[in-house]
Amino acid sequence: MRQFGEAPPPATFFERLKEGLAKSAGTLGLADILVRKKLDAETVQALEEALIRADLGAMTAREITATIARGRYDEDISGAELRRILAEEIARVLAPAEKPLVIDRSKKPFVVLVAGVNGTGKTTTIGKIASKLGRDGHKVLIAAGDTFRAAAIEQLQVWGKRADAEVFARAPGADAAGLAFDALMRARQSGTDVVLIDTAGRLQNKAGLMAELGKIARVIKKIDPAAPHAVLLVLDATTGQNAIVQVEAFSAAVPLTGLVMTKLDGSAKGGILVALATKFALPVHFIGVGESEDDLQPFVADAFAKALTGAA
Ligand SMILES: Nc1nc2c(ncn2[C@@H]2O[C@H](COP(=O)(O)OP(=O)(O)OP(=O)(O)O)[C@@H](O)[C@H]2O)c(=O)[nH]1
Ligand SMILES: [Mg+2]
Repeated sequence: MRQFGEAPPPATFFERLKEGLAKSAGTLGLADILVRKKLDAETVQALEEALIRADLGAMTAREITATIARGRYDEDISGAELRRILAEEIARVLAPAEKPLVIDRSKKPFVVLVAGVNGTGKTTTIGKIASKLGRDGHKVLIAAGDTFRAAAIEQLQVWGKRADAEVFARAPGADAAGLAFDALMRARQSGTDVVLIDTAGRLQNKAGLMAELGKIARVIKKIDPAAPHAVLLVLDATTGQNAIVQVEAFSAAVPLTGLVMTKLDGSAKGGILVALATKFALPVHFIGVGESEDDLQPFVADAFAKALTGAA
């Protein structure tokens, strides 16, 4: 039994996800819909509108509601049953995005470039991934490619220490592509397995940011034409629809191989992940529900759909 004054046990990852997404589930407007008894035209319409409001995207919303109504139209349905079926359909849509980040050990080092607009969680995500990889026995080097913000280097050093990973950094203002190049050379010499490259989220302007990313990718190819082996875009779940524009903009600068969605514990608009999964055939490698290492976990479609709809 817990003693007086002792901190409550930390909520499990799923509980935190569910709690965060309860805000989305609130916007799903399911509470109103779920009191209805018949799956009639009005209910189907209301469900479709609720899914669109929750950022799932109009096409996906229509497909999901059509699938649910098919064969059940005008039937009586309990709220719990409707929620269960909805979760099942959303999980089906999300299933192709459930792909872990696989480190190909034949690539040594395996180079991961991490991009995203400012504040989405790039640096902390790198720290968390470094810790996980370290625990799996990988020798990790973090390249502090955000040379724009001095504090980013310090932030990485804290994570690096925790993860037992070397942090390769230069003075603020250094050329990011040059730093990435030297970091990769260093990684080759030191027998490093994985290089994680942090990047700036804010430069003078968007064109500058995209140009720098493209340059980093080009420059490291001089050492390894197959690098970067993974390019992750970190998205903040609270930005909603804007995530779509971000994927498009970054894809144009450097071909993305996967997504990470953070801050699903906040005022999350979790439905956007469904829209992203259908619009872009990109894996979602990790989702985040907080600031500590354990708050970043591989994406599991079924659990996410259940949390989003409040089905579990
Ligand atoms: N609540 C919550 N906070 C998070 C999560 N992930 C990151 N953060 C916080 O978001 C803030 C920004 O994270 P950073 O990792 O510095 O973001 P960044 O993309 O590197 O930012 P810039 O370097 O400024 O572009 C920090 O305070 C993190 O602790 C998450 O899943 N949930
Ligand atoms: Mg950063």
